[in-house]
Amino acid sequence: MEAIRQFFQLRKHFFIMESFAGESYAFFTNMKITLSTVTSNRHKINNVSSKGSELYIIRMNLSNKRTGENRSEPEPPGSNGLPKEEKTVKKETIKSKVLPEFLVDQLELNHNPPRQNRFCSNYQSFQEYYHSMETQLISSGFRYSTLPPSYVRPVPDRPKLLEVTDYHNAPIIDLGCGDRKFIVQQIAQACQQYGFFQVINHGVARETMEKMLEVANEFFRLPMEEKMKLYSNDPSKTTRLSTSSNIQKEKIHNWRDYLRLHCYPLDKYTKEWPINPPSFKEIVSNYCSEIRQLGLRLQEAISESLGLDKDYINKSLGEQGQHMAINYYPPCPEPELTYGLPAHTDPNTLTILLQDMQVTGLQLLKDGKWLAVKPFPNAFVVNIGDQLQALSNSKYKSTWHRAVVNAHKARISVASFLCPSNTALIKAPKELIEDESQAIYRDYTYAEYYNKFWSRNLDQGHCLELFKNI
Ligand SMILES: O=C(O)CCC(=O)C(=O)O
Repeated sequence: MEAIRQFFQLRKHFFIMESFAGESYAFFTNMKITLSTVTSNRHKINNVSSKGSELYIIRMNLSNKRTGENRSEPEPPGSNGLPKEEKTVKKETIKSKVLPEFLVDQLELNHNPPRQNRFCSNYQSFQEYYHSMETQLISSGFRYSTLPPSYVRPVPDRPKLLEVTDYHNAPIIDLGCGDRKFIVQQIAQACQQYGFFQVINHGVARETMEKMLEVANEFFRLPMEEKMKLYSNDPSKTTRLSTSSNIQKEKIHNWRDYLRLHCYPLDKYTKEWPINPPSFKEIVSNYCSEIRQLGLRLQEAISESLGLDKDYINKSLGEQGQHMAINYYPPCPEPELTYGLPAHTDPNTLTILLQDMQVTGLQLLKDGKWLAVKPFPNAFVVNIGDQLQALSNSKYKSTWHRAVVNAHKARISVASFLCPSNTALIKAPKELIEDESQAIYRDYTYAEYYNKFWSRNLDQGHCLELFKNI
């Protein structure tokens, strides 16, 4: 208790002890705070308002082994029933030097002004408030010591990381080898068997790739306030920063923040893009243009590999759109309990992924087993999306994949999605419908598919199933 007092006095903070949901909390802000009433007995807090920039919550683990306190008992005021020793202290938490006995959660408050002053008029509003904070960005730089409950998957739905093996046979296709026939052959094989392959000598400059990863990192290191200017949960927005995947639909969140950008035509969208870091627009525009060229070339090779004209796919998809998701997965306190992104297939045509070289996170499902796709120097990971599965009449697979998170390191990935134009009619050509039997999927427009995809949870099953001919 004395340690806490000293800490707050040192920082001229006001603090309040509170207890709910079987846990005790002390919370305080580092700025102005007005407190109208504190009932002496139970530390209830009324009319607390704060214009502070940060809210700190200290969660005290009351299941202290030495003292055996009961977590569910609210702490009386000024109690010395605080844990005398906390065995699960994580040394890396930012306040641990000052308060080694407690787990400290820091959540930033200032980025969403409408939420200020809702804070703590009673237990319930505090719980609501705490929950709403949890659905905000997780790229705050703060190291959580435990996984917030809304990210914890039920036991059967966890990643079972020990059962994952490395994807040793990952096809790595050298696009610069000069043997077109061989390239097309390799692509056909990879698309049939895995729906995934990696490419090297792909024509995108190494510097372009490096700068893209650097600026992505810089973006997620910006102050929360700056990032929150772009925050939105509305999937129809063409530039937005968000968290998890589809926060309005999902029940359990994912350990990811992401910046989603529409990228084609560039001059239509770049004006909406982040103005910070100052080099962002230039670097990302350049990256997008090079990736688009690569994507269109790959679609030509995929077209040939299906026995179609080189131009067939690019022509049938109309003026193709291009989107990007810059994914940031902060270090996660309990990676075995959650995902960065749960298993999903991509709703678009083709995805080109730039992976962080330092941290492995991408996994794909092959024959019922999850395989980890290790980053390969200067390579892109390419995967078939749902539209190529439909267009190829299921000859090529839009493979399930997922991203897992790392306990110690943040991971960045940059996914570029080529998408049919909204009005493009997705249908398999007759060359790919054997024996004049029915196509596997009914004809539909991409707009119809995309709306259906975003109206569901990411892990709600393969969206393409809903478009099958019966
Ligand atoms: O981060 C990754 O490796 C996977 C990203 C991904 O699947 C996506 O953005 O759809």
